[in-house]
Amino acid sequence: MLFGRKKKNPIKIADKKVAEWKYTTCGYCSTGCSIEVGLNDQGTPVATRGVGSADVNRGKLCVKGIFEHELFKSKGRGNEPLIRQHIHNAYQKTSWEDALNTTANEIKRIQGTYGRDAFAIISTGQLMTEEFYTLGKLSRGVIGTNNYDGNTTLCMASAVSGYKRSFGSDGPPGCYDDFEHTECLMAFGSNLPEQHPIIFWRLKQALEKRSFPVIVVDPRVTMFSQMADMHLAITPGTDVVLLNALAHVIIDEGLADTDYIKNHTSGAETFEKLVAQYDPVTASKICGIDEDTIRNVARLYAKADAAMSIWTMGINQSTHGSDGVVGINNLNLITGNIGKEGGSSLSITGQCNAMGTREWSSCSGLPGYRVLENPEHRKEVADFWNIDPEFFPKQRGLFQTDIFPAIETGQIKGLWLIATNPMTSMPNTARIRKTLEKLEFLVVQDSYEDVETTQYAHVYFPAATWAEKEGCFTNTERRVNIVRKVTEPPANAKADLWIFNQMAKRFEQSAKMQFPETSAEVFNEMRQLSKGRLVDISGMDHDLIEQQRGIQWPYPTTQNDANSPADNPHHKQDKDNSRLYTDGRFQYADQKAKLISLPFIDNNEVPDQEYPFWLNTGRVVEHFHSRTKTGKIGNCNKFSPTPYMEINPDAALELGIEHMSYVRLVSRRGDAIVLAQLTQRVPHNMIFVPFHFHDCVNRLSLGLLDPHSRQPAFKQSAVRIEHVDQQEAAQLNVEMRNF
Ligand SMILES: Nc1nc2c(c(=O)[nH]1)N[C@H]1C(S)=C(S)[C@@H](COP(=O)(O)OP(=O)(O)OC[C@H]3O[C@@H](n4cnc5c(=O)[nH]c(N)nc54)[C@H](O)[C@@H]3O)O[C@H]1N2
Ligand SMILES: Nc1nc2c(c(=O)[nH]1)N[C@H]1C(S)=C(S)[C@@H](COP(=O)(O)OP(=O)(O)OC[C@H]3O[C@@H](n4cnc5c(=O)[nH]c(N)nc54)[C@H](O)[C@@H]3O)O[C@H]1N2
Ligand code: SF4
Ligand SMILES: [Mo]
Repeated sequence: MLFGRKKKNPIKIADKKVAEWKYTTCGYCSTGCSIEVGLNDQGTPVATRGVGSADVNRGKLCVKGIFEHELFKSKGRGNEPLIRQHIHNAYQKTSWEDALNTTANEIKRIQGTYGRDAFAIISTGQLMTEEFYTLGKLSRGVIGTNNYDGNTTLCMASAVSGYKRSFGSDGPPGCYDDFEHTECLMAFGSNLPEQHPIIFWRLKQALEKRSFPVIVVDPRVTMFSQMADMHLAITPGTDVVLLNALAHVIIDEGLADTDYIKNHTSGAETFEKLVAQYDPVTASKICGIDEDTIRNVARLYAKADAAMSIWTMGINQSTHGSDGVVGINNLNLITGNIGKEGGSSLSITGQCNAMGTREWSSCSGLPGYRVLENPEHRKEVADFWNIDPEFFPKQRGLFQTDIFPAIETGQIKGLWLIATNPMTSMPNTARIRKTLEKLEFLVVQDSYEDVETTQYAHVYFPAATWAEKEGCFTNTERRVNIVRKVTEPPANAKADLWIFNQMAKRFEQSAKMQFPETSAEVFNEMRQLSKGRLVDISGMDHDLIEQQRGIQWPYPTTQNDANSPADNPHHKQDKDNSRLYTDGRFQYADQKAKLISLPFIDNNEVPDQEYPFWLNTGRVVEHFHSRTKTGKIGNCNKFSPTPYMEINPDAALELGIEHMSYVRLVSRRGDAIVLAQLTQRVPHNMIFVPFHFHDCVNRLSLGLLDPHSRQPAFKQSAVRIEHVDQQEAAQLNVEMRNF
């Protein structure tokens, strides 16, 4: 063996001739890895590396982060503003002046003709927090539409809603360090190794030091479930039933933390009555997990000194998404596992700044987790912005998923889409196409000109992306980290902050208001507005954030002894702010968390004779969402270049489907062509399709909405499989590829 090794050539890593490394934060997922981008002596970004001193990733990066510098020169970027009279005409290049004036005039015309709320704004989880805050000020304080929301309704809305219902406020209470202390970890509908590879690496590190049971609840045999101690292959959409049954066993067997329930929760009596109905035998028939396993897991979880749950889209994207989150919170409340080391309900967030938008964008309310329904909150923010509180609506408007139907019915006539691509990411895209075509005016603001939604717009704003501008992201564990500007945006593309500020100038209402130009100045505004709130960031500033490689909130001013936090290089946190609710006091008036009863009503589209397969959808490690970025990066795209489905080999045999042959998937909404990949990862009655490809799985999906969060059930609908002509399908597939 040794002999053989000696003969091998050592691996050589090409010298990229980096002259300077610049600090920034990854712009893909919500893990929040600190990155350095290497520039050569011409100032061209040529390399990326992880930052060793950053607590989150400790020098590591995943496949997306490692090649992130290639984004700057990727094809399809928008260089100039574009304009056209009608969506069937060709676009013409135009000046920013013209593009902004036309848009402002159209907003005014639509609002003047049909009312203020007839113009809607849909934002994202992928801008900087300072940009979100400014967009919120523009939408709520200047333009004044109540139909302003974000793509986070497709993503985190159920987590937000569930936290609010259980604890009285949004805000994930745990952190990655909890892996180091937990004695039992349950993961619901999360494929951590592929979707949050570095959080997964943190978990693996903890497991190498100390063993504790890992239980993965997922209908698929994911990479995560393959390394777990137990895999619970749940029937899609029934996690609430499993959670009620776990609570049933814990209470029935006297394993609950009765002191915690008494001192820190309300609603126990009704809750106990409800879960009494979910004995493991009855539950197992609905959720597909056998009764012994339910009992075993309940005992493991309740007897552990510290137990934690994490979850992602398998819970959130369901008609019971919000209930699923509340069910997880219930489980942790009855076992006393909130706000303690290794004991937590930790929602793993999605986009790089899904948290920042929740905290500061005003999408569902007002900045700093304030709500429109509270007159004091309206007054505080109105005074701060120097506007009349009466300008604000007294109730939040439509959710993102309700804005499209409101276009269909003519209630909304104009739309501004910012960093989101609904033509690929929304369920039932045929319906979305029709709604977009119905708009009197659509403006798309995206870093990529070739994003599908631009085909339906009248005006296109080319935006800078990621480290072409400066500002903060908040990650899954409430850690605020900074993206420093590494390079200039292409041609005439502009930072989103600049675009919002320019738009504000075009409305009279903004004359008495402040719209600071730099993101550091905007951050200072947010600091002031955050004082005394749960999301207190008043002790941070951009420089301190970089010095510390990210800081978790809450982080009040009292934690600083210097005027400008970064002035003090020896600055240390004097209070551990890694976890929320450590004192068991919650954000409800009585300071108690709520135990909420969750009766289960099965309302999904389920497989039947005509459409015999569950359609499950999600992601792969190499791609990010609608592939505007990763589709053009060779080292990401080449590993997953084609739309495909996972199908169980037995099911494939019965239907005569060969491995790597093309098939047509058909649902009640539409059809799509995919390659068949035969794998035991999915059960006999399920197929799984990644949602990254345009004109693919979201032509099929139904997306029934959760009643609380309005988040679509992307992961549950029904399809059948048909044979197709292989050559025709192959041709179609080649046309769809980027590489
Ligand atoms: N590589 C990569 N990483 C990403 C992203 C990306 O696009 N690419 N996107 C980021 C974003 S925005 C998000 S939101 C996260 C998403 O991260 P994840 O939620 O981890 O990813 P998904 O693949 O969407 O879904 C996770 C799992 O939910 C399971 N599931 C389906 N139905 C059910 C059910 O009824 N119950 C349970 N318990 N599980 C179910 C699916 O089988 C799937 O394995 O990833 C983030 N990270
Ligand atoms: N079937 C199915 N569908 C799903 C899901 C699923 O699991 N299954 N998951 C859902 C989830 S969790 C999510 S989060 C959504 C994501 O859905 P989208 O938000 O629609 O997807 P992205 O491709 O991330 O779109 C972001 C856009 O912003 C642009 N962009 C990037 N950076 C910037 C910037 O700095 N400024 C501007 N102006 N633009 C920028 C990108 O080019 C891209 O076009 O998809 C949802 N859709
Ligand atoms: S784990 Fe997420 S944040 Fe870290 S490098 Fe990968 S995509 Fe970026
Ligand atoms: Mo997401």
